[in-house]
Amino acid sequence: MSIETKTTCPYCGVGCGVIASVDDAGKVAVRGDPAHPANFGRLCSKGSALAETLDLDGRALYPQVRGERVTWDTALDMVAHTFAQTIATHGPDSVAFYVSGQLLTEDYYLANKLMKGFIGSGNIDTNSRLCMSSSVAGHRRAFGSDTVPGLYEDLELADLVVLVGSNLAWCHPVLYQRLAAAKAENPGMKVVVIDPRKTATSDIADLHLSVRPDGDVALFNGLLTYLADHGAIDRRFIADHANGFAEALAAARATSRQETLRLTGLAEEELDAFCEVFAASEKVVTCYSQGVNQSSIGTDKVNAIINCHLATGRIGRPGMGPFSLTGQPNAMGGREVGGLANMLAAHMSIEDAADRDRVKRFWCSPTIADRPGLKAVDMFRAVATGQIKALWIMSTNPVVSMPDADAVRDAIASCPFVVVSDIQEDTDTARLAHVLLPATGWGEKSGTVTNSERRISRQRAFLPGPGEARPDWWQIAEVGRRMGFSCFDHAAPASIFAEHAALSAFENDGRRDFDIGACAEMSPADYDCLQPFQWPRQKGRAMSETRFFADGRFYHPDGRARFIATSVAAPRRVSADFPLILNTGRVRDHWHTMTRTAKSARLSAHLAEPFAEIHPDDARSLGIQDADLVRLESATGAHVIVRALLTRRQGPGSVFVPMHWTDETAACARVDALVPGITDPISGQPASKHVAVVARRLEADRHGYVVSAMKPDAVDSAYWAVAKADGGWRTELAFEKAPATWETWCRKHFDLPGDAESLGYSDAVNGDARLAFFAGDRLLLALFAGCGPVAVSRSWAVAQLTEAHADTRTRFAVVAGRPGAGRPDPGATVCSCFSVGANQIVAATREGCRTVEAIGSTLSAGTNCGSCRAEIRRILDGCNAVAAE
Ligand SMILES: Nc1nc2c(c(=O)[nH]1)N[C@H]1C(S)=C(S)[C@@H](COP(=O)(O)OP(=O)(O)OC[C@H]3O[C@@H](n4cnc5c(=O)[nH]c(N)nc54)[C@H](O)[C@@H]3O)O[C@H]1N2
Ligand SMILES: Nc1nc2c(c(=O)[nH]1)N[C@H]1C(S)=C(S)[C@@H](COP(=O)(O)OP(=O)(O)OC[C@H]3O[C@@H](n4cnc5c(=O)[nH]c(N)nc54)[C@H](O)[C@@H]3O)O[C@H]1N2
Ligand code: SF4
Ligand SMILES: [Mo]
Repeated sequence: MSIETKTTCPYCGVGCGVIASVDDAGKVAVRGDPAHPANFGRLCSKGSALAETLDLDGRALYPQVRGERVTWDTALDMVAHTFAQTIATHGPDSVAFYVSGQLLTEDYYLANKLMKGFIGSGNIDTNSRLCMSSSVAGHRRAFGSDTVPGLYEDLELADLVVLVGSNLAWCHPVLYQRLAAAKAENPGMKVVVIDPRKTATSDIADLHLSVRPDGDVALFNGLLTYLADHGAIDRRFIADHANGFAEALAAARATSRQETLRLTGLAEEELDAFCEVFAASEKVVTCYSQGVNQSSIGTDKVNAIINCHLATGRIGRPGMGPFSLTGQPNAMGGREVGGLANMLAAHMSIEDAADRDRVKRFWCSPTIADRPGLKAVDMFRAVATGQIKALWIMSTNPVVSMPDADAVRDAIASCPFVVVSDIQEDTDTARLAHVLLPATGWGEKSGTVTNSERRISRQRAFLPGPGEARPDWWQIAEVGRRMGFSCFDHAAPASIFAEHAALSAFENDGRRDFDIGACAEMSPADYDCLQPFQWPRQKGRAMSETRFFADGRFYHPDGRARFIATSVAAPRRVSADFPLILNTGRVRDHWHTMTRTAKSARLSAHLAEPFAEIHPDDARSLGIQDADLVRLESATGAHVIVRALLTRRQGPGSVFVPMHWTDETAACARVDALVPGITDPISGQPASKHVAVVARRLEADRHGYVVSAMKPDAVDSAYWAVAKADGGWRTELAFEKAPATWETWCRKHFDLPGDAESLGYSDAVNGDARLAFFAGDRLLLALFAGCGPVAVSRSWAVAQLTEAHADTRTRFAVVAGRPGAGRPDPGATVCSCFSVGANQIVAATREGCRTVEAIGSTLSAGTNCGSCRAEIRRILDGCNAVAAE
């Protein structure tokens, strides 16, 4: 017997429905919910691996003050008392909350209410500042409200889908699968990808534009000019519904065609091809994500895109519109509750006195923030200067994810009082907490999230919270109460949601887009069985799942949209000292700072080390070879050490480094330490994708690779990166100076039993060393070291941890580091659902498999979540090309 619970995936903004089942033994399994309208049963690799991330390893299980266990009463009283004291002495702006798009709406609503309505400061900001704020600012400028007009279905109905600065295949994989399926059904559909890198997403593109970093405003201005010159403007729509077209077009025209080509870095034919297909396709959806938002000109990029949709009247109708993709599971919910420092609640404006008065009356609050608070980058600067004296960080890991991350780390360390609410106790941020509050995580807590298409879905608990962990909303309500505020007496998320819904409808009368008044009187029982729905959902109106702006009415006071004149040139950051552009982002199988995905061996197998993708020409001029270690440094003075991956998918003059590795998982790979705190002047969003760096090869005296049953502890080598593996851990190593004896080094860093038997050899001449430790027939640790990057098969070595090694022959095979005959090396993992490696795929092509489908039926690879299909296709293309030679 197993019990099934319908809930929502806690990762990306696609917001897939998940069915979690728990069997009698407590074992959890997850599958896609066929009835959920976001995914119709599909899940990506991360969603499919959710059950592997629920262990208690590293979980925060009880409240701690400076690392010592305390009771909840002690911890909560200390938080309430210190915040109250600080406010009494230094005023409300001396405290701050830094929260997250991964809080549930109920948590988020209460945090915002406590800060803005009861403490009376705007100093609550969120990691969505690093993620969505340029889109929010762009929407508000264009529409008068932060409205995402479209639906996922529009991607399927479109004739042209333009993906700008979005690696949809890896970052919104289920939406990508929906798009790929629609394209397969409708061969006339075109996809254009605009990204300086060729990504997995580019594989379905009919046209890939390797735009120069930050060349997007020039590109969309070029498009606007083209549309005007080729009779593709909807004059009627503009006359009826929008202001400012002449100014926006004049600003676009100010850039000559030659200049546009220079600023975008595109060939004339590429620019023409894009403009032609855009002009010719009535049904166009333009999706955009962090390549647009995370820029010092991010808000202008958003408006340059929206301008083209307004100019053609392509908005609010089926199969068309600008579509900002939200990243986190509840980025959209955070915007609804007003979690950004410059928003109020329920899409009301902090600058508007009537809105402030309205929210204050609704909350019956003693005060209300009368101006925007500090945005994330400024907030941490204010922590550094001592202006902020008490800080509460919830559900985010800013020591890793904020720009100027070393300065942020130092600011937090110097702050007189820091509270961290997290599910894990050892994150780079949690380690700096004075008070650590253990939170219940996914599967243990209940509430709602809103996805990219404004669909509100329930997250439901199906496991008890471990230890003394408690939900975030409860922690906030307790602190509110202990600070002496009424109105924090909620007993469960249901009543918080109902209050949030009531506020959305309060004195609204159609003036605000966000209205879910129909849920204001929802009973706990209704909340329990709430089905996914899209907003708006006004009280007394029939439910409609539709687009905004279908009627041409916008939310500026005159009901008209605004064109925004955008004319900024791409910033130039590189210099003689820092000649390369660093671009940062995500990989397929990891989530942000990896506090959850790193628990899954399967997810960790895809890319097990921090890396920099470098164009082979750049690598050659820098004397860097594939698999060398590189040291990247920026003007912040910080550096990272990562593995070089040479690829022509990366443009010359730039490198790409993922944001995922932390001080928990690598020696020196927090890439945000390199990113300066340069922000968009309107949105305050950092420019995480355009950083000037210098690269050089790291000279290492010795390289190594270890598989071990136990996790390494405080490794002291110049480079290390540790990843979960089946049966233990895998650690990549490099030393500036080789340890005197490997046996001593292994015993120091791994908790090996004293009587473990060791077997090995060292070659003093070539520097090679092999060493293995066994207990009974189990391999505890195997080390492979050499003067260059170690060429032993990683997946084979990992497999040795779970095999029996009773006789000396197999033990010698381990030490030799060579797969025996009949045990071929599967190669680097491509399909994490079925653990299929690249070598297996290549071998299958030799058996006659020529298509992704054939690989699927032979090896199962690519048949579950499908996230690896692009990679399989790439391997096949390579093999087919070789076969054709
Ligand atoms: N696997 C995985 N999925 C995730 C996440 C994760 O951590 N892992 N995180 C989620 C979150 S919170 C977010 S915000 C989303 C982010 O989703 P995406 O925005 O799709 O992901 P990124 O990798 O940050 O960046 C997207 C692309 O922008 C490109 N880019 C860089 N500079 C420019 C430029 O100047 N112009 C253009 N046009 N493109 C540029 C980069 O090369 C990169 O390929 O992903 C969500 N989904
Ligand atoms: N260089 C660079 N930097 C970036 C980006 C980039 O592309 N490049 N992207 C930016 C973007 S878009 C984003 S969204 C951010 C993401 O950056 P972060 O928000 O810092 O990353 P996460 O690892 O998702 O952090 C979530 C934290 O919350 C904890 N947690 C999980 N569930 C719960 C819960 O229920 N309650 C509580 N209290 N804690 C919980 C996790 O253990 C983890 O420590 O990074 C930003 N930083
Ligand atoms: S696409 Fe993947 S990560 Fe995103 S919500 Fe769906 S299953 Fe979760
Ligand atoms: Mo994000």
